[in-house]
Amino acid sequence: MTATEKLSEYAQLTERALNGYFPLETLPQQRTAEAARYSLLGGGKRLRPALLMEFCRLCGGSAEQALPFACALEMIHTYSLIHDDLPCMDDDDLRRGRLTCHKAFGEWTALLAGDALLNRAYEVMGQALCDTKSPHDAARALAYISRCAGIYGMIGGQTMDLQMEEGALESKYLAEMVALKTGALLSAACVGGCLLAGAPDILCQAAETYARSVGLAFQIRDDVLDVEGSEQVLGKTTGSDARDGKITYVTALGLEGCRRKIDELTKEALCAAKQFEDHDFLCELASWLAGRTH
Ligand code: GRG
Repeated sequence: MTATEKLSEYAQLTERALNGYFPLETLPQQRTAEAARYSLLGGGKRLRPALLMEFCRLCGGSAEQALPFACALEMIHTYSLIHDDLPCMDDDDLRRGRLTCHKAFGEWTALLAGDALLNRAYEVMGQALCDTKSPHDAARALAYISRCAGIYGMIGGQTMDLQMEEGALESKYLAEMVALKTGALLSAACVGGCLLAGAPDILCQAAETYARSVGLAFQIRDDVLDVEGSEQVLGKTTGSDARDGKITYVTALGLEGCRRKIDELTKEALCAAKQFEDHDFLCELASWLAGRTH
């Protein structure tokens, strides 16, 4: 099975479960529930859930045991996309090939849909903690994922990004900003999966290295795609970094420099992946992501 076939298998598993966590139902608070469902179930590569389930499996756990955490992580990721697209942040009209949440439902509904996804994520992980036979491992995973999503992780990185855009933070913080904004949720997936399976520190460290390398390469590729990607394939607006005068890896290294850096990081990721016995999917995924078009 190729990496993209396996990714799509994990994506189907995730989407079936996400459907159950945000069912179609008639509620008085329907509008926010519908907006959350619109963004959560409207496409996306489901990369973070796949990584979480794969790392859990590689460390002796099962994909099923990891599924609630994988879904929770996708809810956190989706909330971050909804909020990032808002007029007070990136102000984007397109996401995952459709109108952004606030364009489709209005601003306050999009804000609340993001909040609803974030809270549901913690509810789902809390419930999984109550249901599991290994609550200590699940609690460690929950604590790790929470840290990665918060001020010492993704929210911290988003803050740095916006400060940088306002000229209030120097460009020397670019790598640190990306490590938090993009890298932290990938670490949540990779290390979170290991922790759930009760993996030893050495494997958690290898997962962290893999996530760090893939995360930075992923962001650099994102910066390149904003310049030379296709809006139709990407499902979002391109050229917005240049429009907003943003400091990105393209402005820092140039397109050729970006390609070299992505290759170097992908080699580091492959090296880290090889510390796991059955590493084919991790290796193929890292290589596929290095050249991704969406
Ligand atoms: C609002 C707290 C808060 C954080 C926002 C996610 C994010 C942080 C910003 C979005 C802009 C951006 C370039 C983020 C870097 C990470 C990234 C490339 C996200 C897109 O992830 P994919 O490609 O998206 O996995 P899909 O749609 O496939 O899930």
